[in-house]
Amino acid sequence: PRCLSGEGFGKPPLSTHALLRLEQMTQASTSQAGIPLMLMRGGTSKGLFFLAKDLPTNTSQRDSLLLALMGSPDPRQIDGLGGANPLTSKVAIISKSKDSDADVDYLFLQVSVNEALVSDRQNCGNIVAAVAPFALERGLVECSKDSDLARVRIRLVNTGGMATATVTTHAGQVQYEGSTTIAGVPGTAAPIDLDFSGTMGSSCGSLLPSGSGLDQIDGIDLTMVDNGMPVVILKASDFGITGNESPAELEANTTLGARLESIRLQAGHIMNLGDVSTTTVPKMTLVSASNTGAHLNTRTFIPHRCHQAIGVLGAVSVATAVQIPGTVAYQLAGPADTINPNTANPNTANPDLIRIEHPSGQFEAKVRVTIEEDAIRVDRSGIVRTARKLMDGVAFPREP
Ligand code: NQM
Repeated sequence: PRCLSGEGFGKPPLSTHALLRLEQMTQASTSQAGIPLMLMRGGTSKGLFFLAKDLPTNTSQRDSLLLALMGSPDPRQIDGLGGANPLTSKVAIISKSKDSDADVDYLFLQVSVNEALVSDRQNCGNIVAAVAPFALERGLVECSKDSDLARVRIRLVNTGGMATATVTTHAGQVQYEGSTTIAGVPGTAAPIDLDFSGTMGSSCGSLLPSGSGLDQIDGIDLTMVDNGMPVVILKASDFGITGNESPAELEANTTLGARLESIRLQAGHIMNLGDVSTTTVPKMTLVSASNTGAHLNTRTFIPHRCHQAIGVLGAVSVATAVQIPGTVAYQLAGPADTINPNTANPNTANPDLIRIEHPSGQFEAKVRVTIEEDAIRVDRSGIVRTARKLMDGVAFPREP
C-alpha cells in the first residue's frame, strides 16, 4: 500500500485505473496468503488482534479488509469471524509506541455488523484488557522470566489517555488461568489490573461537556459525562420502565428506542461530538435503584443494541458521575460513602469502590474524584478484567 501513489520511487503517479487494479491485486493476494491475527477475549468482548504492520496503512483498504474478515455487513456475519453482535465485532491494532511514556499504541476499531462501517470514534475498555497479553505474546514488550508480573503502558490512540495493565506471567509466559471472575464471563481467569489516566474528557473535551452535571433534553433530566467514554445517563423511570427489563425486552421497545435516539442526537452536539447519527457514541445508560446492593442499576444502549453487561469505560464514566453531586447518577445513588448503609456500602475501607449493577451482574470500578471550588478532577480510574487468547493463526478474508 505504501507505493500506491508512486511517490518517492522516482515514478510518475499512477492513473486511477492502475490504482484500482493495484488495490484489487493487493486484496486478492491478502485473501490467498491470509492475514496473521489473534482472536482474543478482552473482558466481556471479543475481537481480532493485529500487529499494525500486518494491515494496510491506507485506511479505506484496511477497513475493506476488516469488513471482509468479520463478514460484515451481514446480520449473521456468516462469511467471516464476527460473532453477529457489536460486542464480538471488534478490532485491536497494536504497535510498539514511539512515545517514551508508553510501551504500545492501541487503536480500537468497531466493525459494524449490519453496515459497511468501521469506526474509530470510541475506545473499548474491555478489549484493552487483552492488549497487554497480546503485546507480550508477540514480543512487543519483553516478558521477563524473573518476575511473575508484567506491566504494560498502553497509549489509547482513539481518544488519547493511557491504560497501565498489570498481567500475571510465569517463566516468561502470559498466565491466562486464575481465580478471578467477572460478571458476564463463565468461569475464572487470571486478573488483569487496568489503571486509566488522562481519560477525563478525552472525547468531549471535558468531564461534564455541557458545563453542568444536570441538563434536560426533550423534557428529560440527564447527565452528560466523559471519563473515557461519552455517556448520557437518564433515569429509567422517566421512560415508564423499571430498569430491570432484559436487554431483549428493551431492544423490542421501539418507542423507548426512538425517544433515546432523539435525545442522543441532540446530546451529541452538546457533547462536542457533532452529528452522531452514524457513530457509536454517546452511549445511553438508563439508571435505577440497585437490586443487589450496588450503587446503581444500569441498562446501556451502545447506542442501539442494549449491552448484555456494560462497557468498561462506560461504567467508569457512570461511576465517576456517581461521585459528582447533582448528577442523575448521584441523585439516585447518593454520595458513595453513605449510600446503601445496610448493604455493600458504606465502604469506608475503600471509598473509591463504586459498584454498578448491569444485566449480568455487577461491575466494580475504583474511581476517585476531587471536587474543588470551580474544578472537578479525576484522580483514579481503576478496574479489574480478565482476558484470554482464543486462537492464534491466519485468517482468509472473502474476495472483494
Ligand atoms: O465502554 C461496549 C464493551 C463496550 C465498550 C460499548 C467498552 C467500554 O463492552 O470501554 O468496553 O459500549 O460499545 O466492550
